[in-house]
Amino acid sequence: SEASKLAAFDALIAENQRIEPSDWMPEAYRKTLVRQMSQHAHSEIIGMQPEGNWITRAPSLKRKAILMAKVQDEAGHGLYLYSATETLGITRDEMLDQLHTGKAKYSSIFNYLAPSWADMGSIGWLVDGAAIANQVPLCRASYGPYGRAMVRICKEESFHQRQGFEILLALMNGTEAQQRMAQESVDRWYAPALMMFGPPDAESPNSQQSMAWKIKRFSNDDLRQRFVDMIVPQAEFLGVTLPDPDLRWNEDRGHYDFGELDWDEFYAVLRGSGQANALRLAKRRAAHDEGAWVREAARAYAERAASSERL
Ligand code: FAQ
Repeated sequence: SEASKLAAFDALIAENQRIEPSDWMPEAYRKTLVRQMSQHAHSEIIGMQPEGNWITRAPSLKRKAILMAKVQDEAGHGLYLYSATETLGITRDEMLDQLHTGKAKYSSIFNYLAPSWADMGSIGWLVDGAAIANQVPLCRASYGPYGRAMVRICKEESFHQRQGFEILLALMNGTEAQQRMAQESVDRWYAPALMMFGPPDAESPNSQQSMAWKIKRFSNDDLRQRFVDMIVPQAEFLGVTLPDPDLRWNEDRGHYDFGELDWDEFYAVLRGSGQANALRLAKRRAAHDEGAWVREAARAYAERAASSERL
């Protein structure tokens, strides 16, 4: 019966066991996972654009090779996550359709422009840094295919973060103009990176249920705090200033205090009025249309292979 299936599911969650694709699961659990995992996949694919734009302008052969490898990793993460999401009974076409029609979200962070080379440093250091802080706990997500996907993805993200940090370090050891370029970029990416963790806990409609299901292991605000505590000493090492006058160590809490973020800006970006929303979606749709012949060829090949097998 439905009640005994639910009891078995609840017991698996309570015992920190994994839910697998063939297991019974509540419809709301499935829907939440499809939402979060597909949006995560979309973020990886849309997230290729700001850095992809810089591949032809990387300042050296070495920087270009590293940047290409990173953008390829992001494509891999996206495909890996789409496959994991398909185990929940939604097709790749349906997910892409949701992205292209604006029905599905992707991370707010990719609606900001990346006009300088130093932004490749800030994206690696701050954006991948925030991604790691958010994703390491997701390695223990209750849904098996998601948690397992996260293990490999986190390993690659930590390489991504180090390469971004190293770009900024090289600039901070460079000329005054290069130091200014690095600082100016950190000034733009700091607050949007903190917003990647989602709205404050009190305004996060999904958190409570997702934590009860052990999809999310920590709240948005807890992970944001963890991230701030992590980057302050890194910023000191780099010699960059984090653009927040309220940022200071709080002895009693054992954490850094930081200023209120501009949540109006966050919601405006979610509604589509960020610097690059229109640009990102237009490029994604064009890439999809230009790839139609590849999908057709793959389908024709699969049909031919299937019919020759029958012969
Ligand atoms: N952007 O109730 P909550 C990367 C939405 S890392 C846009 O708190 P939830 C690597 C949220 O979807 C980035 N929308 O929601 C990379 C919900 O709307 P919905 C991707 C956001 O799910 C680096 C509403 O607000 N990482 O790509 C954002 O419990 C460099 C209410 O929010 C992931 O996706 C936001 N920042 O918690 C690639 C991690 N925050 O869906 C290239 C997995 C919230 O009901 C270059 N996801 N919203 O319409 C998660 O951990 C969670 O989904 C959260 C949000 C924490 C993002």
